[in-house]
Amino acid sequence: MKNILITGALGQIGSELTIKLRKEYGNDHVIATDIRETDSDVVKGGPFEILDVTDGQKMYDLAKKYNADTIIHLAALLSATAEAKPLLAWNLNMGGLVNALETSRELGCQFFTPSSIGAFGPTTPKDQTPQDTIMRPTTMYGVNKVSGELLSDYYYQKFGVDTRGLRFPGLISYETPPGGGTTDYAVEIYYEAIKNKSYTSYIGEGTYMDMMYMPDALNAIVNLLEADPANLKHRNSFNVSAMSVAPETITKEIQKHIPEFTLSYDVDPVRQAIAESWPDGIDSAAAKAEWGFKAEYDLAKMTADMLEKLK
Ligand code: VAH
Repeated sequence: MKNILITGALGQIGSELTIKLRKEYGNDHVIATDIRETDSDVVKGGPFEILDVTDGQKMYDLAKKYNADTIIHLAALLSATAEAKPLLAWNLNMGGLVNALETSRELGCQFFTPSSIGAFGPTTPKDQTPQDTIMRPTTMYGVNKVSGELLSDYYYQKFGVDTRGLRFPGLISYETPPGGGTTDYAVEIYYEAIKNKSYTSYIGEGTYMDMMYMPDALNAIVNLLEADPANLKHRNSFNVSAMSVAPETITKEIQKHIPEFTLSYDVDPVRQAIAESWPDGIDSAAAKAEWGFKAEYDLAKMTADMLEKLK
């Protein structure tokens, strides 16, 4: 990777991935783009361009202008927003993806986009969800993600584009809060623990979902993109997870640091239904075997770091 163009660079993943890649590859080699501009380090620390990913010509022009050899396509609507605005989600998530794949094909770029545990559905085995299994998601976000996996594999098989992807679990971070996701509760709970020593969860007790701390997610992206293609039996997309948690298990870990922290519930039926259609815990064996995936943070280590950083 020498010249990397990132879409959605101001989002939860993009805002940290841009900084990390600029440190590793040089500020001028990482072109951050997003639909809006802010005064953040992402905008001030290196090349930044306004880009609406549904504008394929502009995406092509920017990739050409900066001589991009890698496209990391992150711009998308997350699960809860997609469920509220399904047609907008289809047009943005799939239109943006096709533009990024076409630009990669025309300019010979390596390509990465995240999939999600949201690509699985209620008929998928819930525990130790295999890499290759039934995928009948019942959300628009899941339809977008499973379609995106198939399309990315098609661009690899048909056009030889070096496409790679990860099925991310809920991502937990303290730099840029996620927006419009179902797993956002697992980020909010840490902010509220510091601010109010209490949190009301919109996800119900006993609802397990896969999660991962952002440093592990960023390392997984770089390690997958730098992996020897000869070892890849899969491409779009690899199961990766660090832990399977529920609101009460995060609470118990927080209480080791803030004993007076309390959790209550006010379940949001829409996001609860989305969460219940997803696996409880996925199997990351293929990622470990094919490119050495390894998560450094478990619930205890992540909780200690989140609370320390948010203080
Ligand atoms: C969401 N954070 O909640 C995203 C993610 C697995 C969840 O895809 O929609």
